[in-house]
Amino acid sequence: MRVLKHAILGFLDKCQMSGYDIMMEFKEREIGQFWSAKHSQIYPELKKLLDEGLIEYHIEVQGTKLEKKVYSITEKGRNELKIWLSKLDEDIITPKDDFMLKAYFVSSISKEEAKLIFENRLNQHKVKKYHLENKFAKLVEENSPIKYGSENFGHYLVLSRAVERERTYVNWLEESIKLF
Ligand code: FER
Repeated sequence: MRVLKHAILGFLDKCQMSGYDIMMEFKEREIGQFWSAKHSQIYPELKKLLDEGLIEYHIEVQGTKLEKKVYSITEKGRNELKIWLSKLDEDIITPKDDFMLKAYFVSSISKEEAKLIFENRLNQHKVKKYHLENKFAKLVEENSPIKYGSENFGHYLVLSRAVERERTYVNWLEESIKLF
């Protein structure tokens, strides 16, 4: 489905960016928290998008020698992004979670060992939940009232889902541990 293609189009629909800027979005910024892309995938994808006429670039000169390509979305690219965003999903795929596989086979280890891996998992998810809740609270505080069209509306949707997922996960782990 070439998801990276659409992620890049999504970024460039907001503002023009260099390859480095795009890489940093995946590495350090919000999207990198839930969706990763390898450095090595980004430049070939930009090349493909250029060949397809979905993006274009101009050269910006930095200092005396340094030049960088700054990419922007074309009308064709914006159209492609809209088609992808509006397309109804045909089926839902459960994301792979290795821990679910371990849970399924858990009876092959002792109760004590099982409890240990569950407690370890619980601690990890409590930390994650804590960070997500803090980030979410800050986002709500800074963007209130949040509504369609707010600058951070999409970020709000993704983050609220992550918080909810971690709450449920922590609850499931706690309930499971009671059974060991
Ligand atoms: C964020 C946006 C989304 C973020 C995390 C997420 C920590 C999602 C995380 C997840 O689904 O696990 O700004 O910051």
